Amino acid sequence: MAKVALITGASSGIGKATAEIFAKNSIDLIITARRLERLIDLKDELEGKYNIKVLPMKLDIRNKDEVIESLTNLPPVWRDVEILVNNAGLSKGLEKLQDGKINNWEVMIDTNIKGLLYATKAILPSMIQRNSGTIVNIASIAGHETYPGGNVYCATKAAVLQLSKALRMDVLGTNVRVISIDPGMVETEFSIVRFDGDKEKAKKVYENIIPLTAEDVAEAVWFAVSRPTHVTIEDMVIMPTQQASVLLNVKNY
Ligand code: NDP
Ligand code: 8X3
Repeated sequence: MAKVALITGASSGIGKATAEIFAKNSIDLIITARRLERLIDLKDELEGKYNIKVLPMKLDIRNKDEVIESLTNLPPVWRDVEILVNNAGLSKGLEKLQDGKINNWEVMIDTNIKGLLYATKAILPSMIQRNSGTIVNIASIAGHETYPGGNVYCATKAAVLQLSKALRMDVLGTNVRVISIDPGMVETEFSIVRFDGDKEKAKKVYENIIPLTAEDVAEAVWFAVSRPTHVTIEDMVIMPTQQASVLLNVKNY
């Protein structure tokens, strides 16, 4: 039987690219996000190209009851999730803390930290019971370093790094692996979301620099996941060659 992976935030960017590379490697997929129509298109595309099954699921990762209910009651053939990719995440705004919008802070905390916790809480017990499984948390270089206006977003990603470390301790003695993948600048819809749909402003972030692509990150995810089960890539920082820290890149050097 094929392995099952569950990817949160698979309607775009890194999550979508990870779905594609997993599909190429014969992994059946549960793909979740709020934009169901995009997930259905992705299901059709991947099932057309690869000999796998895809279950699209509309899920707002911030909704505790919905996440726990739907992910603890998966249809029987989908229940043994072997790989969980906690990818759904976003930044909203780039204001100094004193000028920040409280609602934006809440959206980031609810999505990037609490959503990741809800999905993990729903899936992890069955991994422990089967003594097998891999959790991949998509953190960020912004969890290691910070930048002006990055305040709450960076704090959420630092929390993801700490949760990955803590979870590794909590599952010690089982064969469950916890992996953190921490990218620098990746050109996805990330900046469009950060700037509330302003595509021109978002495009400028990646002008005159060669950023990572979602596929670059997906390949890193696949490399880490496909190591033998006694090997855990704990934390992989993956940066564009033209970016040397969260604050320093070829544009501002
Ligand atoms: P995208 O905006 O392209 O993708 C984000 C994904 O998250 C979408 O599929 C979106 O789906 C999903 N998502 C957002 N909010 C929710 C929600 N409430 N419920 C369910 N799904 C949600 O950005 P990226 O691919 O770049 O981002 C993926 C992850 O990578 C994030 O955690 C981000 O923080 C991280 N990251 C990104 C970097 C970058 O430079 N792009 C660098 C480092 C880390 P939908 O809107 O359909 O719900
Ligand atoms: C996204 C990378 O530098 O925009 O996590 O915060 S950055």
